Amino acid sequence: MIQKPMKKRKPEKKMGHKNQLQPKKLVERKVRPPKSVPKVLQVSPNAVKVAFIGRSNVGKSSLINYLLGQTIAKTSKHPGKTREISLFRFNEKVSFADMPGYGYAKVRKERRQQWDNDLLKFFFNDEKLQHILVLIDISIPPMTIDQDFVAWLLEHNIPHTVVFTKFDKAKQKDRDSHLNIWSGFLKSLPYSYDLAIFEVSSLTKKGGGELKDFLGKI
Ligand SMILES: Nc1nc2c(ncn2[C@@H]2O[C@H](COP(=O)(O)OP(=O)(O)O)[C@@H](O)[C@H]2O)c(=O)[nH]1
Ligand SMILES: [Mg+2]
Repeated sequence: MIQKPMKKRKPEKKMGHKNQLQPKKLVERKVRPPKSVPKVLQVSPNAVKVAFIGRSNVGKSSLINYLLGQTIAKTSKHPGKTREISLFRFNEKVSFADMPGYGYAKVRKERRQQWDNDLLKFFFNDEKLQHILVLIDISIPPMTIDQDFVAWLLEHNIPHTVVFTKFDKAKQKDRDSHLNIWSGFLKSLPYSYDLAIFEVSSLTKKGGGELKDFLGKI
């Protein structure tokens, strides 16, 4: 039998008085400054809110990013992703509220009801809410749910503006036809003032300047 060679024992450290009494060395830790909150999330408490509302996937988050010049609001190819309200700083006086989308067919009905209730609460309980931007996808034929929503805002005297999104996406012929139907519909509503209407594309960066000027004056 081959015997393993015995391990040599390490010689025991002598416990001199030096080892016993010596205080532990203090390890200096670098204190990191707290991560600073990006300016765009520093919403002034006095700022009024402009809410971006529209069907899921209409381009709310993309438009916010375009207007703010940075990718901060989460965008998604999968409708129904934004479930909560996110606030972003536009300037000292105005903040943007990225709202949950309404009317996405695949979302269960109870949940939609819940969102509608949340939206209603937001409209009527938040005194900072000053203006709604209703986003409408102009690349698809007008949808009743969007028309109902605009009519509902007018009925409830909620200040709003219409923003047609995805201007790049449709062929001009289709876009003109959709715009025509919308124009007829909006004219049929009993507005006592000129409704402001904007046309934008977050993809090709069109129309943002005009919208920013308008929002700067709110
Ligand atoms: N072609 C085109 N696509 C857009 C435009 N704006 C948004 N999208 C796309 O539409 C999808 C939904 O956009 P998102 O901003 O997340 O919509 P939200 O659900 O309303 O917030 C994403 O795939 C975007 O890239 C646009 O102006 N033109
Ligand atoms: Mg979104």
